[in-house]
Amino acid sequence: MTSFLHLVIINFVVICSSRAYVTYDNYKVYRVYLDSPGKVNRFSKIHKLIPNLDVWNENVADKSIDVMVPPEDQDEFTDSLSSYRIQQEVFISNVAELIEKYSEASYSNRLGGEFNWTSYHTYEQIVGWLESLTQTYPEKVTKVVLGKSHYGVDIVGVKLVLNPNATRVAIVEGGIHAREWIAPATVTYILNAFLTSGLERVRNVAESMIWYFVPSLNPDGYNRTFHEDRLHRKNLQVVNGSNCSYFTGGNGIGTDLNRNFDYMWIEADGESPCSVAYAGPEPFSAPETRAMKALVEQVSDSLDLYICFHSFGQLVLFPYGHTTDPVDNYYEQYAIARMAADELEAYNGTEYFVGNIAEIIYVATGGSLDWVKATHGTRLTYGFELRDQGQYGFLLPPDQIIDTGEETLNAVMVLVEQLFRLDLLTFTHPSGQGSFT
Ligand code: 0X9
Ligand code: ZN
Repeated sequence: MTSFLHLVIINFVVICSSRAYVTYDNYKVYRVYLDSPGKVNRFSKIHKLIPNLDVWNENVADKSIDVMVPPEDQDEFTDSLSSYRIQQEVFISNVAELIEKYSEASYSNRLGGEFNWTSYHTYEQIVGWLESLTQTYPEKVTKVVLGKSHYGVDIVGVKLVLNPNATRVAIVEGGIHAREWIAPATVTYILNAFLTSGLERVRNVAESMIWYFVPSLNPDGYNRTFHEDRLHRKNLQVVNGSNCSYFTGGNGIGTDLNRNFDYMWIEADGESPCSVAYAGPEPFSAPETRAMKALVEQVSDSLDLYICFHSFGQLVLFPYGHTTDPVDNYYEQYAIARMAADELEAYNGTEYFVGNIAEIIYVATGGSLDWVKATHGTRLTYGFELRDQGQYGFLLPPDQIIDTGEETLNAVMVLVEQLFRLDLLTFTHPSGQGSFT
C-alpha cells in the first residue's frame, strides 16, 4: 500500500471515529458531599487534576454535587476523595446503560408518526410540529424564525395570540442546553395545552398574553445529542486554536449559551474553551444568543414575563446569578415563585426549591435570565430546573414527560395569574394597567 493511501485510510478512520456516537460505557455519576468550604476547595484541586469530570448538578438540599467520571479516572477520583475525607456514593453506575435503555423509547418517533409526549423528539420533528400548528391554527399561531444557529439551522419558535386584545408579552425559552431534553419537551407540552385544553383556567391564562415559544434555542447542540453525544451541552462553535475534541459530555467544543449573554459576562466562570461553561470569546459571540437578543429587543416594551426551562434539580430560580444581593423586586419574584412551586408540588408531590440563582444553585454569569432582567427590567423572570433530583439527571425517562409537563403547566399558570394580580395591586398607581379577564 502506498504511504499516501495509508494516510488517507488513517485519516478516514480518525474522522469517522471522532464522529462516532459517544457511548459512555462504564462512566459513573457520583454524588459527592461537599458540606464545608474546605471540601469545596479540595474538590476544585481534584477537578484541576482530572479535567474531564463533568459536574452535572449542584444540590442545595444536601450540599452535594453530581459528577460524571470516565472509567479511566474513577480510581484516581475516588482515591483522591477518600484522601481528603470527602464522602461519595455512586448514583448512576453506568451512564451508557441508561442512554441505551431509554434510547429505544426516546427515539421511537424518529421515523415520523404523531407528535406526542411519550417520547423525545429530534429538532426536525419539533420544527415540523410547530409548522403543522401554523396550518391547523392559522389565525392563532405564527412561525417565528429568531435567527440561525452556527451551522445555519433556523431557530424556530412560534407566536401564539389567542385573544387579539392581549397586549402583554411572555417569552418561553427552552433547550439552551442541548442535553436537557426535558426542556424542549416541556415547552411543547405547555404550548399544546394552551391550544387544546378544555379547562377554563388554562384557556384564561393562555388568552391573557401574547406568547413566544422557543422550544430549542440550541438546534446544533440538540442535534448532536441525538447523533453523536447524548451529553453535549453547549453550541457547536469551535474556538480557533483550541482542540477540545478529546473531551466528551458537557465539556468539549462549543460555547455555553447560558454564559454568553452580555450581563456580567465571564465574571464568574467560563474562561477555558473546553470547559462545560465556556462563556465564548466575547458577549453575544454565539448566533443563538444574538437570535434571542433580537427577539427580546423586538418585544421588550411589552415583555412582562420571561421563562427559561433547564434541567435538572427541581428549582425555580430568579436573578441574579452574580450576587446573592436581592434583585429590586425580590419579594415579588420570590413569593410568586414559591406560590408556583407550591401548586406544582400539589399536583403530584414533586418538591421544588425556590430562590436567587447565586444563592440556591451557584454563582453563574452571562445567563439569558439575568440579561433580560438587567437590560430590560422585565417584571417576572424565572428559570426552571425541571425534574429530577439526580436519579436520572439529564437522562430523564420519557415516561416522565407528561407528568413533568402537567405539573409545570400548573406552575406557569400561577406565574401568569399573579402577574395580573400585581396589576390589581398597583391599580391605584397612575401607570397601573390590568387586562386579565
Ligand atoms: O449553569 C446553568 O446555566 C444553569 N444550570 S444547568 O444545570 N441547567 O446548566 C443554572 C443557571 C441559571 N438557571 C436558569 N436560568 N435556569
Ligand atoms: Zn441548563
